[in-house]
Amino acid sequence: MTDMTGAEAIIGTLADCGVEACFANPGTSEMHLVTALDREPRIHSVLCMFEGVATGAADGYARMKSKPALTLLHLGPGYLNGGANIHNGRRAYVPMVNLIGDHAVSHRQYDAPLASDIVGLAGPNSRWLKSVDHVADAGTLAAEAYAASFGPPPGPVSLIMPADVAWTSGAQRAKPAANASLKSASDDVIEQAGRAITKAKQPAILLNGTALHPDGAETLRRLQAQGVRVITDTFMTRQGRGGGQFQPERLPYFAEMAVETLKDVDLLLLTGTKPPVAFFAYPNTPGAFTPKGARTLNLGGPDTDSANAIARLADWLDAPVQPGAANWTRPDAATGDKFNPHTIGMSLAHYLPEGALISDDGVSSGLPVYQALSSAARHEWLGHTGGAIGQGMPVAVGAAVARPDVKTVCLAGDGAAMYTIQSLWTMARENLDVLTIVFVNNAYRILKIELARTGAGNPGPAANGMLSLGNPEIDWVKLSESMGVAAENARTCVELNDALGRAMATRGPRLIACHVA
Ligand SMILES: Cc1ncc(C[n+]2csc(CCOP(=O)(O)OP(=O)(O)O)c2C)c(N)n1
Repeated sequence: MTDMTGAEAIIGTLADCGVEACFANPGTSEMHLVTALDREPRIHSVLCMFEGVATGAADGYARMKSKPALTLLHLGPGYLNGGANIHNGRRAYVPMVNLIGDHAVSHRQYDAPLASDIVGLAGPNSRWLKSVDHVADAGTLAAEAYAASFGPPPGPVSLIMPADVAWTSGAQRAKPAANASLKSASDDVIEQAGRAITKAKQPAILLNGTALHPDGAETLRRLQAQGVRVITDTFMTRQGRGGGQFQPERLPYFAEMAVETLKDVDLLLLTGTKPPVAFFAYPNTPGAFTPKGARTLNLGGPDTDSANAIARLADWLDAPVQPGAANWTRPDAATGDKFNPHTIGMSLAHYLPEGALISDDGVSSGLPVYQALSSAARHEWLGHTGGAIGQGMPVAVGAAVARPDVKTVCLAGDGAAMYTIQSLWTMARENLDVLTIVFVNNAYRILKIELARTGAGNPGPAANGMLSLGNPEIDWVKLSESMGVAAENARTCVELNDALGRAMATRGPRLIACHVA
């Protein structure tokens, strides 16, 4: 029998597989995992003061590294706290290994207070789930979990670790398994798509996934030059933008606008995504956006390497390489009297450093900033993939851990920021180079818009009370500073420009509360 405990075999095997970051919120049942992490210098452990921060950080990390981080979660309740951002990660199609500590196998019979049906809770949101009930399996299951997170499509996996298996000796590490790659579109489907494009009057391609990664934009420009409209999903996992790169259209969020955008399309190609549908159902608006009568052709969904599909399609069409826009110049910052998400985006476009990462949880303020940033220096946009707000700040934490060499900017609605505000504490503790911009409108503004659109009638005091945040007003500067993150308010373009100048000139976490209401 070996001296190695189950916990050591799990952690050592995961490090052998390539895990370098662990976003953790541990409890008593994870103590042996915590000390095993102490002895594994290849894994950087990052404490998050809420599991939703840990899981969102693992999502942001994986977006930048294309490999999973580990999360350490405390039984079923810890998993549930992390659940919304596991959902968002699943919708981003990123790999994530969730290590869930459980009661000792011998303790399960007692139905102790923290006991719950972890398999039942985690199963539906996991691409793979197993419990290490025998110490001899610890290494093997860790290697299996890591490999399973790559899918395809990649996604969150759950490895349940009972406390007694973690502390028992007799385990051994397992060799890393081969990680699956994304699928390649078949030659046949590329040829079908090419032929269909040559016959179509208004062909369009809707995409997400690797085709939007940095350096993919020029291939998209080749397709556009062949008369193919290039349109991204409304919410993208990771999009390289700015610096004069080709800028595809973005499918609008609101259903009637999305229908209008696609109405004349007679051939809709898809790659790295699914057929377009509305976020929600509304009375009198269609739920699916593919125009009636349009031919559709799927070059492969989120399990497929869309960059590869696009490049092969451009080659099949013999689409010439297009000259890129070489003469990019930095746009001016906004200076006028208007202070709103659009002018904030203009100022950010001026101050944004080359290579920055933008994590978007700006809700109704996100789109105007996205539009304004198309004229900014080269950057990457990390979109809100699963619709569960509270994603942006944790994703910024993970992205900044993965890419300490560049500035990360988080855009957060004031409502969204309050879901995972503890992210600030981790940003301060790890001295992450993250600038958080909070859009303080003291409201769930988007829901005020949606209330009218869903035909829910005129809001009375109770309804208004559920959509307004101003009473009591949050002091964002105090809140941020209490967690160690320097902060300031901005109420005008000039104030914001000064604040952005300071934030971009210094490395480390900062927050600017933009009062847009
Ligand atoms: C986990 C989760 N809970 C609730 C919602 C519903 N929801 C969508 S937007 C929103 C309010 C967003 O407010 P804020 O961040 O202030 O942005 P604004 O609407 O003001 O632009 C809420 C509560 C959600 N999308 N996800």
